[in-house]
Formats: sequence, structure tokens, C-alpha cells
Amino acid sequence: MRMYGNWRSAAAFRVRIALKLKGLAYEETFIDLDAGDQHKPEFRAINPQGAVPALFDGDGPPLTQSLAILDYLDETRGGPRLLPEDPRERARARSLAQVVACDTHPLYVPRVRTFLMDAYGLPKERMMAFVRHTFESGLKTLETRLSTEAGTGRFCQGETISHADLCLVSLWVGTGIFGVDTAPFPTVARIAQTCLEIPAFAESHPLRQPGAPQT
Ligand SMILES: N[C@@H](CCC(=O)N[C@@H](CS)C(=O)NCC(=O)O)C(=O)O
Repeated sequence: MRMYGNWRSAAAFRVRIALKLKGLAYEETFIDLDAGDQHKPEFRAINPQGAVPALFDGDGPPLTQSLAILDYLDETRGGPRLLPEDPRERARARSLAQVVACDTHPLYVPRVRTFLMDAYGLPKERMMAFVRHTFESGLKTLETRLSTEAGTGRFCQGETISHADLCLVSLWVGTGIFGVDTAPFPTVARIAQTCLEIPAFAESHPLRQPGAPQT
């Protein structure tokens, strides 16, 4: 398989984790989002949205949207299932995942940050305050739910890894990149740390990818 991604991309991170959890071989081509390479015609021909990840599996057209790709991998490949069998547990895992992937992450992607600065003249520091607010809002929802709902276990949903954990970790690592205070979110921190001790998560970490700043 061949994936177009970027070291910092939360969405590509989610797919990278799933590929590794399932033991699937892949190559990743990095699209430079800071340089605007996602808008070049050759990449728009792959994903008209101008966003990573895009995954090629064999000869078919590319797969896009990280949650759709996670479903595809579960439906076509072996290895650990990334959603629970029980419908109610599955709905909860999806709900937690979507707090991140549908309602939090889309608000701080490069195209939104750039638009706020270019179209509205928002100074970078105010744009970053907006990004931090977005993170805090998503993390607060996760923290409240994970610390009070009975379904929470070692992972977001019980004792097995699900979409919810891949999404939670993809948000969590961004707190370091964007300077978000994580002290108010101990349950999220506990689950993120549990996940990041697992090689598939640790090896997929944005800061361990080519192109990432050396810390
Ligand atoms: N909902 C999409 C998000 C895709 C997305 O926005 N990816 C970001 C990187 S995390 C991107 O490529 N952004 C390019 C831009 O905003 O210009 C998914 O989960 O795959």
C-alpha cells in the first residue's frame, strides 16, 4: 500500500497506527503542507479536497478520509478489529472518535488557520489562541465522558483498542505541537500514555516521521 501523508498530520497518524496494528506493509510519501503542496494539481488529482491522508491499495482509486480508511482496513484485512462487536459499544467508540475527527480536528487544519489569517487578517497569536481553544473544547468533552461513562476501561471503550483511541491519541500529540495545557485532562492523558506504550502507536508518532523537527 502507498499512503500520501505528512509528519504532523493527525489524520495520517490515525491511518499509520491502523496499518501498523494490522501488520500491513506500506510506504508513505510526505506532502509538504506548509509549502502548500496539497494544492498542487498533481495532488488535487489524487484528492480533490487537497488533504492527506490518501491511501492507494492496489490498482483502485485512492481512499481518503481517515475514518473511512479505518473502516476499509477493518473490512478488508485481518489483524485486530478496530471497532467492538457489540452495537452499543461500537456506537460509543465511534461517537468518541467523531468528537475528535469530525468536531475538533477540522477546526484547526492548515486551510482553516490560513484562511483566518489571510481572509480576516487574524494575527498569528490570536489564530493560535483559537486553535488552543478548539483543542481544549474537544479535550474537555473527552475528559468528561471518559471519566464518567461506564464504558471506559484501559482504553476509551473497554479493554481493546478502537477508533476512539486512534483519534484520542491523534489529538493528544497535537497538544505538544500547539502548546495546549493538558493538566485538566488526566483521563485522556492516562489513555494516551497507555496507547503510546504500544509500538504501533509509538512508531507512528508524528515526531518520529521523516520531516519532523528534531527535538
Ligand atoms: N477529515 C479528514 C481530514 C483530512 C485533513 O484535513 N488533513 C489535513 C492534515 S491533518 C490536511 O491535509 N490539511 C491540508 C490543508 O488544510 O490545507 C480525515 O480525517 O482524513
